[in-house]
Amino acid sequence: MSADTHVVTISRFLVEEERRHPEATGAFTDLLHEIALAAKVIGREVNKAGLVDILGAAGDENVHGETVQKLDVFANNVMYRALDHTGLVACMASEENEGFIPIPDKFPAGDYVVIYDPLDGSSNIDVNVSIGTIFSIHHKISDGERGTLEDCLQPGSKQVAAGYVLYGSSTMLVYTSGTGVHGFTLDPSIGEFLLSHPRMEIPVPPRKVYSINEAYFRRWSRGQQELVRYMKTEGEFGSRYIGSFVADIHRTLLQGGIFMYPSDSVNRDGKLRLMYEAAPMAMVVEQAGGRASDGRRDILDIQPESLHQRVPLFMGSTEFVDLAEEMLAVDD
Ligand code: P6P
Repeated sequence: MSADTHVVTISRFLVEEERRHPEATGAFTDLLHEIALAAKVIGREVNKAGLVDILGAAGDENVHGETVQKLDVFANNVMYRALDHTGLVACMASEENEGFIPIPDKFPAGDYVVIYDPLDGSSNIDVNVSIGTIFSIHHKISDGERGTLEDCLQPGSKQVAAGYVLYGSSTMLVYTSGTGVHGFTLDPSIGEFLLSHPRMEIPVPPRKVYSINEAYFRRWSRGQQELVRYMKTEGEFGSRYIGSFVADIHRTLLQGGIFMYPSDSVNRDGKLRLMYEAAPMAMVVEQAGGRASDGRRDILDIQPESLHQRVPLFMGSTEFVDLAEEMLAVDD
């Protein structure tokens, strides 16, 4: 049997997953298909970013006389246009949009709410560091036919699904719908996402790696300083920090360790956003056997108050997140 017959496309995987849920209407399958299509379109532009001198920088006109968009603006438009007309979505929210995003009246609305960071880490594009798209999917809970802000402000524990796309040496789409974490790698020669990482689980025992920007050491609480000092000495941890959230979390999923973006004396709530960074990644990490905390409580238990609220973040191997919470308790 040729190797190709073992190929499982994301389409086949989604259909097989749908068959396991008799109540499924196929809407979730269609939604993930649209997100996968958006990922391919965004990935194509991200991979061209290195040619900006040829294709023109943001604000310039390209050879077709079109104004070159900043990649995060481009990615935001691609995500929106992939979903707005489908009849699958009640409303959306994006890191790039101040308010929630209603579905235009000319299109039917559906049951799902999609909240996304269209291109996280876009400041890394110029130095060719991997960046990503993060998405969070909820069911609409409001009574009206079309979505409202209330539908967006749900705790992470209510997510139907969550995932990310990593634009790196290859383009990967990783998602969970509550029954494990599944990774797909884009084969550009056929334009298909192929199942490459079935049932991703954080390794046990995990690699002893901590991931944090130590330039902020002076701003940290005493507990945070003590925690990192321990990891660097008796704890015998290694250190890895890419400075691109999706890439740092992807490595943590594959190898184990802990990613930390704590609060500090300048950023009282840390830097990362709850709705479209911490909460979706927390669902993925927990489904892979890890933990995600704000230093005191599970990320998934936090009731959001606003779309763009920030949250301190400790995410990765359970034993290391537990250790962080223990050592941060001195700050209480
Ligand atoms: P710092 C990238 O700019 C980003 O939003 C995340 O992707 C990343 O984890 C974080 O900021 C890095 O922040 O302060 O270490 O540069």
